Amino acid sequence: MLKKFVGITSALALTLGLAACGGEQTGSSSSDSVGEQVDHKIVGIDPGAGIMQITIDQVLPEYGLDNWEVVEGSGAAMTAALKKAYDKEEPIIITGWSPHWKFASYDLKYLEDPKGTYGGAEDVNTIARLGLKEDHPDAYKLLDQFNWEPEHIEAVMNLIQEGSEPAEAAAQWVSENEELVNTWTEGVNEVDGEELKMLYVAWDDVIASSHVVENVLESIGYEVDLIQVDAGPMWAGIADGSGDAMVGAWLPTTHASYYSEYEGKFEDLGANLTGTKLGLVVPAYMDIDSIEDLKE
Ligand code: PBE
Repeated sequence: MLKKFVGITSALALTLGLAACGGEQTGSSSSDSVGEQVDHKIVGIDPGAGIMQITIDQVLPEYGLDNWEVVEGSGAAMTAALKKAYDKEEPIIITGWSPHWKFASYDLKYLEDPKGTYGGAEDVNTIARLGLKEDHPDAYKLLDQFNWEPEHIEAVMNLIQEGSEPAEAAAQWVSENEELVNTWTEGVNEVDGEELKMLYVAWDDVIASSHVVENVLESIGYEVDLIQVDAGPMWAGIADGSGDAMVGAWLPTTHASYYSEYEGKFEDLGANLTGTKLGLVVPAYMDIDSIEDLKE
């Protein structure tokens, strides 16, 4: 009899306890873990992006984040979600990278990556199809000489973010940076309407760099067709020769799988930018500092 009474009491206590917990879980409260606050979701971008592959295949397993999900979308959907959360001071975790205008627009921080899974600073390389040098030597030379600093690409990205069309922003930046642009066109001869196909992915940094290079190639007489594709088709298109060049190859880590898949079928013209960064990014108002803090 006594035993039965105890049993009922603890069942009641358990029920009350669960009810209390359940009550707290409606809406995020500061006592929830970060995982609960964001529904164990990281806002990602397009599935072909290297940052998606690294986050899903390496970061989640290496940090033991088994119950987490990286939501596929696009660069534009990610920045829209960031703006929405930021305006309401709500928690959000995104796959983020630099250079990118979001760091100028919002107060954000990278989560520390103590295991170094995202790799260190990388380069952004220019990649040409085999035979471009013979077929379009002046475009090849210009592409080979294209090189700038994070502050330059950021200036173009900020113009676009403030409302300029990418081509307009590129034209404005080129007109304001003649000295640097002259180092790209040094020794390059003008041509008469030769056609070129450049491939790019709609990542904000690559939108900016591709439009700037398009602008400069056109200034020496090329007719450039700038074609937006996904990451896989961008690499495949250069490798099979359907595209002439691209300026958005993040190496050695982010695009490592594409690089090794097509190695020997493209020409690597080397870095056009150095000092990039990849990682998980959150608003500075979030009370979290490291990817390790995501594990419960
Ligand atoms: N990014 C921007 C790309 C490369 C450029 C970091 C989003 C990626 O493949 O992840």
